[in-house]
This record gives sequence, C-alpha cells and structure tokens, in this order.
Amino acid sequence: MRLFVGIDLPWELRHRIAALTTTGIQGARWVPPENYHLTLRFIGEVPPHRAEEIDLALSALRGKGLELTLSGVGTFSKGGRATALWVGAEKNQRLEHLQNKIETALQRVGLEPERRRFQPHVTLARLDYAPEAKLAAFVQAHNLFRSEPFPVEHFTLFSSQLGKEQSVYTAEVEYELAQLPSWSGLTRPTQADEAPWRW
Ligand code: 3AM
Repeated sequence: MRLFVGIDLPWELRHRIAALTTTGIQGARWVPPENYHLTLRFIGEVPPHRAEEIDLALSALRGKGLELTLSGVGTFSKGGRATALWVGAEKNQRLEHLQNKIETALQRVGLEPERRRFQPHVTLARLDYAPEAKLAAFVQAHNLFRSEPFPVEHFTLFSSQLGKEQSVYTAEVEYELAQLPSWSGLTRPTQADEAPWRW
C-alpha cells in the first residue's frame, strides 16, 4: 500500500479553503475538500509487514498537541514550471518538532531519510502548464489568507490510491497527541495514561 503521514483539517477550514478555488486558472486540477491535508511525511509504496512496523513505530511515538494556523498561498515549481498551488502554514516549532519525531521514528524502522526540507502546506491544486500570470494573480489576491488557529490533537497514517482524476485518501490510523494545557477540561477529559506536559 501507498502511505503517508499527515494532519487532517477541520471541516469549517476545508470550506474556507475550498472558497479560494476558481475556474479561472487553466491547467489547475483542484484538490477536492475531502482530500485536503497537511503532509508530515510521504512514505510511498510498502508491503503489509512494513506497514505494520510503521504503525507500531508511530503508535510508540509520544507527541504533543499543537495549534496550527494556515496562512498565505504559494506555488511549488520543478524545472522552472509551477507544479502545485498551496496554502501555507505559519511557522510552528511544535509542528516541526512533531515532524522531526515522525521522521526519526520512521528512519528507525528502516525508511530512507527524507532529503527534502519540510515545507508545511495544504495542496490546493496540481498544475499542468498553468499560465504564470494567472498563478501570480491568484497568489497576490489570496496571500493574506489566514485561518483561525485550530487544535491538532492527532496525526494520521493515510493510505492513498492513485486515481485518474483524484487520488482516494483513507485515514488508516489516528495517533493521539498529548493535550495542550489550555484544552484540559474543555475539549476532552484528561486521560490517566497520557504523558504529562513538558514544554
Ligand atoms: O501534501 P501534498 O499534496 O503536497 O504530492 C503528494 C502529496 O503531497 C506527495 O505525498 C502527498 C500525499 O500523497 N507525494 C507523492 N509522491 C511523492 C514522492 N515520490 C510525494 N512526496 C514525495 N515523494
């Protein structure tokens, strides 16, 4: 199966992001809102026994919850051509820390290190020869996009089935993160088995 680790997004936020989409950019294949996610680590194709090891490694990871804010839009390019349009995430040390822990856990079970720098983003559209001027106008028009901060209380192991039009992503396993002090008593009861907070 083809796997990646990511963060799924609250539905209100998906709706807000979906409102950015437009028919005005030829060559843009817009990601449907049910597929919006923030990738923490792409894994790729693995046999079932590897998937089990990966699940065990991620289950053993003690991560901390965080608050995330999406902000700004931009493009990724390859060979001088724009390939993806995305919504960015504000710099967030806790997110980087979590990503780092996941990377370490996956390397420990034998995955090759990810060489690319972590650039947290939510892909809005994949691009095939989209006109540069249209992309620049889109980025300019939406660069002030900023979401409300939202709590990230778990991360997810997704499987992805490549499709002709769109891939189908399935949340296979959700891994709870230790709750933020500000959530205690508000969003869910304290779990006796959760690690205490150490900031
Ligand atoms: O989160 P985004 O949409 O940027 O592009 C794929 C998607 O990224 C990326 O993994 C995410 C979940 O599918 N992806 C696909 N193939 C990849 C590869 N070979 C890849 N990332 C790195 N290497």
